[in-house]
Amino acid sequence: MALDRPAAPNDLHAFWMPFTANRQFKKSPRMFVAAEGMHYTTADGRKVLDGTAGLWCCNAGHKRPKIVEAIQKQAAELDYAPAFQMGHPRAFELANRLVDLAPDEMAHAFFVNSGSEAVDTALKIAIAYHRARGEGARTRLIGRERGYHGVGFGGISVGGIVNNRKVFGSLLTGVDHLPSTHIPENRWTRGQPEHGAHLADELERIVALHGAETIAACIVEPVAGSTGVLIPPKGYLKRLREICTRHGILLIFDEVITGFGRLGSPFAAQHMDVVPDMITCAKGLTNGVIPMGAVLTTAEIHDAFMTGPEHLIELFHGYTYSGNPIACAAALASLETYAEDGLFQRCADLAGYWEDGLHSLRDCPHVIDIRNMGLIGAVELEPIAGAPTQRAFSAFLKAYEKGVLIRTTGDIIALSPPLIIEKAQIDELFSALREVLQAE
Ligand code: PXG
Repeated sequence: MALDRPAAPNDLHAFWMPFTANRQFKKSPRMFVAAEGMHYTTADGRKVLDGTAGLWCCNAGHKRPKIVEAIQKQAAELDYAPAFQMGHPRAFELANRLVDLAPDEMAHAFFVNSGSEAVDTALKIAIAYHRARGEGARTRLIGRERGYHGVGFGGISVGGIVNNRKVFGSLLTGVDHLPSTHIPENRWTRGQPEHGAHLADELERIVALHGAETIAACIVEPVAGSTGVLIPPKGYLKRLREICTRHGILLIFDEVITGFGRLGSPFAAQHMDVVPDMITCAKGLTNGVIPMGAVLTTAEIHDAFMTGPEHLIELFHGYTYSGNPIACAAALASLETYAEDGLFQRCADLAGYWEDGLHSLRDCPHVIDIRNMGLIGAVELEPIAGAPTQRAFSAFLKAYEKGVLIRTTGDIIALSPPLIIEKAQIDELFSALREVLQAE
């Protein structure tokens, strides 16, 4: 393919790359210069099959014409409008579309620019909501071990990944964690595991310890993605919902990964038939194309703020780019693309084939567990003694050389392809992975 830009920039020094081994990368860079459909194109002109939808975000695949066109048109029409005390039609249209797509109880959308901002926004809304109702002592936040909620101070405080927390000081105070749902009895489970619903009862222990009247919210990922695809045990989320309801604690589902069809329904809340009080989303909202996120809330939460004199600002929170017109246009076009292609249903239809292909890797060397749900999969490898993460990272590099993009976290390979993936491409992905693992 003809590329009208240099194949590789000649100086990689200035860019401090996020969540990357910078020195290693810069010695041996891996650059994408184009993308279309299910494939990236590398700087040296190779096609790479996208097994990860970018970073779990390009659910409709790449370079989708409707989205490209919507962005171009919007940029030419209204590039930016002030986000505070001014509006533009697309933000309202998008909010309506989003609450239509979400569980019935979700009635309002607050726009942000990333998953991290969505999480911090939801946590702030939770605390402010209780205060607005005269329960100002409810400030405590409950997260979960091995949870990932982005990288804001709120998100890392409720998150449960030691490397994301330990060098950043004292974090938020008044945070407690549920135990992870990842237990050894559930190894090799296809879909949701049988054991572990009782782990939700740990919230009762935390309530007994602190008093429900001090707890604002509990935030969990319906399926924990970043920490290696941890699937909720059957009944776990329902039990968490019941306990939260019993104690007046808001339940927040962080659907940054599970939103927009990854499990075969618009949101995991629908797939699991559990209604949270707030949903955070991002990534697939714009098919990954423009940064954007949202917090969806019930009418009850929103309405608690709508008191006092009408000329006063109700919530002292928001971002310069909240509901940015171009992001809204990208999101509207993404939702249309998902609907036109029937991608959520497509995910549901492909999930069984995906599961079979994934679990066929069970006999590969060093594989110690396989997990899946919707179009999400994880292959956990036995760490090399004394060199954790190395085995999976080496698999990542070999897969890339073979023309397949995977993600790794620790010694876990995580897969989350665009929902447009074809069965033949699922076969291609797993057969490349099989070759890689057999060489490990
Ligand atoms: N919540 C969840 C559940 C996430 O998965 C965030 C919040 C933060 O989103 P932003 O947009 O601020 O990055 C995430 C992000 C991976 C990977 O490879 C996962 C994420 C981001 C980058 C890589 O697992 N999740």
